[in-house]
Amino acid sequence: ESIEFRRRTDLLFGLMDQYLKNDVFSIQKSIVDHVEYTVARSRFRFDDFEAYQATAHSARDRLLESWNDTQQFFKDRNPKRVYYFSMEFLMGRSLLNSLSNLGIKDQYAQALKQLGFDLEVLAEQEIDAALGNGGLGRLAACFLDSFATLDLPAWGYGLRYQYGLFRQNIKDGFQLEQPDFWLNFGNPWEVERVHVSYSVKFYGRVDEEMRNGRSVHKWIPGEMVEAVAYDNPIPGYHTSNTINLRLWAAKPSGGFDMEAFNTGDYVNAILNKQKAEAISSILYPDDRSYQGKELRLKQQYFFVSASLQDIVRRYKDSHSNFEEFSNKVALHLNDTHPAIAVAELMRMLIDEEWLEWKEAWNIVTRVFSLTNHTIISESFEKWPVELMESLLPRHLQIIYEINRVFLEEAKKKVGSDFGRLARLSIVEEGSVKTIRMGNLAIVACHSINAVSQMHANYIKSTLLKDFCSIWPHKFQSKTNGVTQRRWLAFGNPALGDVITKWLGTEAWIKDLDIVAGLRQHASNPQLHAEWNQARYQNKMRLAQHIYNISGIRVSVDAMFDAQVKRIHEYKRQFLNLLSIIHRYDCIKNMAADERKRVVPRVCIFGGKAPPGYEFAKKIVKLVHAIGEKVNNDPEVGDLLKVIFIPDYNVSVAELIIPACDLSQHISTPGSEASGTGNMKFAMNGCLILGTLDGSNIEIRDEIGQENMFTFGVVVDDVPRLRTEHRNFQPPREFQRVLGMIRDGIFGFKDYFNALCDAVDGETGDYYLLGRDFLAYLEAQASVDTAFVDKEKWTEMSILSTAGSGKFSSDRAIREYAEQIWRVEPCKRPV
Ligand code: CR6
Repeated sequence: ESIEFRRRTDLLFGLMDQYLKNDVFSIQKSIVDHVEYTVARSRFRFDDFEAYQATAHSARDRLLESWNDTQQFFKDRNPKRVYYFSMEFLMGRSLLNSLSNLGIKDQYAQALKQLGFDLEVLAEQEIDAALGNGGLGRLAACFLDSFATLDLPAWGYGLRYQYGLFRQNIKDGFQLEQPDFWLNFGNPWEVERVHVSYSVKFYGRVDEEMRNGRSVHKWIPGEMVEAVAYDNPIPGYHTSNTINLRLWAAKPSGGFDMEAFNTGDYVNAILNKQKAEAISSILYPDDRSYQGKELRLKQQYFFVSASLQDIVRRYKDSHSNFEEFSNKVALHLNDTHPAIAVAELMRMLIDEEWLEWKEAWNIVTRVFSLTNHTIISESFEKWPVELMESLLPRHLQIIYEINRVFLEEAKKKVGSDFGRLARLSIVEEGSVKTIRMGNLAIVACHSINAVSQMHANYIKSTLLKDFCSIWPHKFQSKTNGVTQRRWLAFGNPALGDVITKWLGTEAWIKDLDIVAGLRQHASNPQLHAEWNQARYQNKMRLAQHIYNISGIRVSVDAMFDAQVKRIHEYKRQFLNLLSIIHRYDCIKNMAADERKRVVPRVCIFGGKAPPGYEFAKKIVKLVHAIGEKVNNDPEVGDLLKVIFIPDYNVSVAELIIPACDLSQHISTPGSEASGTGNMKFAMNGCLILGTLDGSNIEIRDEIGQENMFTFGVVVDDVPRLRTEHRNFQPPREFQRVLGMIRDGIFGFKDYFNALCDAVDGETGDYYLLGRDFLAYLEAQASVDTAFVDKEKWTEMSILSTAGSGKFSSDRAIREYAEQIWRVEPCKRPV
């Protein structure tokens, strides 16, 4: 046998033709082979899409080599690993990002060129992986990029949704939602691991029995579903590390429920099994409010249970007991969505690994940490006890016990302040008794972080006040960040080249603080010329896209002013629209020679409205209605254009962000936890018009008040202003523009009343649009003045980029790694 083994090993070594080669010829060969053997087309005839598929597979081969070696290296070294649990990963496209991170983009471009294809054109064939709603999911994706680039031993865990976030179609100016069949044409970036699968249990009952003097709980499930792993390799930049994002898909469980097949109801038995697949079928399309749907809790438990089984299995491969668990494992909850993990790990340790309660709790409280992404309490998920009892009966028992022990401890700190204890309790009493997942997570996690300094201060004095008073040490702030690789280096190569040239190094792609070096050249006319040339190219590209989708020609000399993000009342797209109407009204009432002084603007909107959110949907329609009127008014011409870019997603953002002069982040203070779009724009030399909310404040501190436009009420005044709305008389200008909407100047006369009522009706303008309107108009006027002074504007633009070093996700992840997870880089040697 050992001779046989030797012979096989020798054979395998001989077959190990070293690594795939990255010269142009080898790349061409691998692409053409994939055309023939993977895509199954003739190597003499294949179209752009097939060429994309073959190219993607060829890139994947290279990713897998690095992935395999990295995983093996982690296994050998066995460092402490961090596992990032998230219901959302908004990845976007992979081709250019992978090739660029692997450092082989130029070779691929050349290889394809000789074959008669353009890499950039092929890249457009890729469908975005849109497994997220907005900021939270995109943050998770940026974090993966930083994990890999910083050589951290990290894994992402989530769900492989069959349908990503809905596609936004526009018909007659109204949003129509369509399913996102992103997997229909296959997904070359994932590897299905049929052998990596776990059973996940639901429903049923819990039996209790005595064994060796100890009471033992046995969960007899009523349903079982298989979780099958799909691995997505995530390459780092200029490193040989490639990490893993493991997403779970639900498949019917074989072997279980065989009885059903004896009942004679064969067809229904099969249909029931299909229901299993529904668990990983859709992404819930809202990131701020929880809907209380059973399927959502099923999704959460499904991915958490499979992930924890996977992690415990990996740990047990090299350990015989749990003493080292918290030294080897850090588990991070991306918001409270995966918070059921706390109860699940307790259950596994107690019921399956036979640990005592105290031991298990000791482990749980050392491994878990949490990021909170919200300011509003409504988005803290709560599950009716009744639902929990039926779906996860054993977990409910465990949660009750955690709560009992916790409240006893809390009593020692707060005495018999029953109001406070009731607020701290994991269980909310009321007409419907519920489990507060936020409280469960806070009780179990050793660290809870906010996503900006302002967010931290704010929630410590509101949402988390009671917890903060008993455990102040648990709460901290980690300002969000974005990856400068996707968002600047690869997404805006024209500007990236200028930055590299003037800094004399490419090192900023891995260490963004270096861009501060641009400051010393900020007034250099040569840099100005190159800077504007790069930005001009990007504007041309966007103008072309706008023409393609709308038939509208916009002038690239106009200011491109964007507000692109999900549509929500608190983000105040309506405020922007009201100021556009005001601008239109002013232009109309001007004499011809006065019009010459107007600064031409292209106002760009993009964003999806949550499907059930009427207010947001009306905003989409209003943008179109205003555009219809303004864009076709010959008196206005190039002075004002209003454009809606449909189906905003990661790849559309990559087109818009490098091309804008101004970007608006104008939420009511105290409502945007952080914001990350602002960071992407600032990095790309786009000026920010913003309120003092979320990370705008830190951006201002970094790039300087004088290089940004801020306005409006401050957060501390917001609660008072809200209560005083009855005494507040909105300014004349505000009432005039609302009147124009109500009068039907933009058509659809009564349709927009609900929007107007929300800001001037009895309900009292909760988001304070009337309060901020004049200040906003003033800020807009200073934007115009600044734009006319080209030199000044360019300098501000350069200083924006120069001041954005802090907003790299590398900085954020380094802070998390050092201060929360205590994990260290584990770099695979080349
Ligand atoms: N909607 C916050 O609202 C923040 C991101 C990422 C959000 C936003 O301000 O930048 O998270 N919150 O931290 C949630 O999704 C709950 C978001 O994207």
